[in-house]
Amino acid sequence: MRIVVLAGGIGGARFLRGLKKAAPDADITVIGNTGDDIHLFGLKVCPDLDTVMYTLGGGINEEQGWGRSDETFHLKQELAEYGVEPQWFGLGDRDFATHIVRSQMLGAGYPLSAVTEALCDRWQPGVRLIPMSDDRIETHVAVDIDGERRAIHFQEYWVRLRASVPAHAVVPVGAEQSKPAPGVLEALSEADVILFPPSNPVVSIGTILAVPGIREAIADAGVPVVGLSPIVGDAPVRGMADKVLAAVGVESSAAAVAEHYGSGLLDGWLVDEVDAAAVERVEAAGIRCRAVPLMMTDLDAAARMAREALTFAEEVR
Ligand code: GDP
Ligand code: FO1
Ligand code: CA
Repeated sequence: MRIVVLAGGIGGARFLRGLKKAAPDADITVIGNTGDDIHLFGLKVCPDLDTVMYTLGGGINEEQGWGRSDETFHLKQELAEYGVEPQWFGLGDRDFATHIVRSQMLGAGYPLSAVTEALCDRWQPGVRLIPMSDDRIETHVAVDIDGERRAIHFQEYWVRLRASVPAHAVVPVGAEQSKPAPGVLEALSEADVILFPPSNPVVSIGTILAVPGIREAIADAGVPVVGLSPIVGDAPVRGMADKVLAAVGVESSAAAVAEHYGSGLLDGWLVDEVDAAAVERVEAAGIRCRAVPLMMTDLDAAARMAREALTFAEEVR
């Protein structure tokens, strides 16, 4: 079975770990979000691609959900001693190696998709990880600072400000001029099922859908598209997705996220059992809906969720 998954970082990666366990013989292609990418100290950092690669490759810092396990921060400390900015983004020594190899290959002319493939040769994630685009796309967030409206990089909003100020707009800068990376449209056209894991609907899935051609390819794929809600009980299970949902005028509820994706995209939507009341509203929006346990408390729970999604895909096919 060929499964294509659109993924951001932590939520997507943990779901993918469950999907691999639920469907060990499936051919899984992951279309990864690159809108979180940031250029620091002359290096290109790809947080969501790295979280998927490290999580599935066994190198992730498990409790953080990002960065490497067994990390040290000597480089970060030395850079701080030199007074170079920013100091609010925690890059570890092991993690720096990934960004150095990536930046060296990009500098030699390799596209991001080829670089990602090379990095995955080491990590063996057990899925094919393709960036949504080889073109530079960086999510920016419009906020008010000192009384004036400014667009700041997503990571500054998310990490330095901890999303503590209202986001007035979320803009994937560069998306309009971008094109899908090689293999993305082919994977979508050959898929037997397409899954939206419980990733951030705005800055993860939404950014991937902003790459011209990807939304259309999914809508036209003619195979089941099933999503799982990252919002449980009207709140994100972790992180601050509610802040960016508000920026795009979407209420923080499982039903509102399904409506936001729309019946043109989604055939099925899984909500947690605490949101069972949402089923009727989602079905009224033309999207089949089922309430199942959606908390990825451990690998088996994630695997059960993935199995539910695959079963539901066959029901809605
Ligand atoms: P990020 O890029 O690191 O923010 O990761 P993603 O965008 O892939 O996923 C973030 C989303 O995962 C958050 O909005 C969380 O609500 C969601 N999430 C994390 N853990 C769980 C879980 O156990 N169950 C569900 N349903 N969603 C989760
Ligand atoms: N998230 C944080 O909250 N604080 C950090 O210092 C931080 C550093 C970091 C370094 C490398 C990397 O790949 C991810 C990192 N993240 C950090 C997570 C990053 O902000 C993700 O983009 C968000 O979790 C949302 O996707
Ligand atoms: Ca992300």
